[in-house]
Amino acid sequence: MSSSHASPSDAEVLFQPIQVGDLRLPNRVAMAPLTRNRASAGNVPTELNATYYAQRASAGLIIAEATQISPEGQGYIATPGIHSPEQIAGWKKVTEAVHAKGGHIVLQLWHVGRISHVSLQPNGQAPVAPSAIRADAKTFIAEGFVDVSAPRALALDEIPRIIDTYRQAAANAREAGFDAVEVHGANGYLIDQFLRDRSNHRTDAYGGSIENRTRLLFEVCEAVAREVGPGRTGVRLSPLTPAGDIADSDPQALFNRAVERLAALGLAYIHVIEGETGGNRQPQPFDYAAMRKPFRGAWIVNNGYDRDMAIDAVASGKADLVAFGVPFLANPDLPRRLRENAPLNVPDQKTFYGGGAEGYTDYPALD
Ligand code: 8OZ
Repeated sequence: MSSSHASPSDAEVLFQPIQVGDLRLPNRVAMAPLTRNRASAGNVPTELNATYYAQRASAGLIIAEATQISPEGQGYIATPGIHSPEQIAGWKKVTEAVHAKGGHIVLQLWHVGRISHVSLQPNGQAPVAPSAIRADAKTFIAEGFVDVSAPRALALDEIPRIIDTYRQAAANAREAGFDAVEVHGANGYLIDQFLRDRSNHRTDAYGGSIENRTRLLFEVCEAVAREVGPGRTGVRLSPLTPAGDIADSDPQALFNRAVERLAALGLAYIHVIEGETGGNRQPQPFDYAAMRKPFRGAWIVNNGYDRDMAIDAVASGKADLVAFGVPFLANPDLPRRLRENAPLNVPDQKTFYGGGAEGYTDYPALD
């Protein structure tokens, strides 16, 4: 990392290649994972999804949308999976299209835990969670926007099955041609539910102390890293997000220890959402540098970054890469636009979730 500070107008700092685990990436502009609800029947990725990702292949790294590791891990309609042969074949079209354009693409491995609805669950069963505490949160199902269902608490002897499901999903992602995987430990989903003391009231080895609440995160990352290699494993965390009705009494201590444990695994990267996902970047004080300290891998930051903030984050050494969500959704050639300081297309909120090509593959590139 450069020790000198580049001028804020110098976007070239974002276009220096970087080694992230086993991957050699051409630039520091990542595409953040974005839920778009455009999978086909069986939650299978399509040719349209391949077009969308291939249009964005100039990203230093594409982190593909959150993808359920099992039927039970689904919480919203039309999100893709990585547990059936059809889904693996669908994702192969995506990775081939991205690779044909010289891009790099990671799959985000997702289990929603309690953020689900019985209509999306196998046999209409209750969603699973660390504890039987319903979230004050909504999801979207066939009938529209609804409250999430009451979950049941996972039994201790079910946890090895959950961990193995992540491992199998990582193996499936490798088979589908992904360059790496990202464990979704953020935004109030299953792993985050285990991390926080408001959603985790367990009294066994996975609840109570910080050591116990970080256990599932650690064991999932360990199993995934053993399957695909630590240099092809990343993880996403969101220490301050309230998403999914999540909260913790001491996020600084919790996430400092979480990263310290993950550091021992030699993971490729940690991807941090700073503040409230998609919102306030500083809802309360938090020392991200302290959280990062024990970690040797790449550090990816996200949440409301613009061009100047991204340049500053990389130039100062605060981050190795910056992940852009909404700006990448609306600008397939975002890296070029940042480099040239070109104007950005305006995102259309109405087409974020669900639908077809409109608001998905029809945002224009420059020229
Ligand atoms: C928006 C809508 C549904 C899910 C996340 C996977 O926040 C999501 C998500 C975002 O991580």
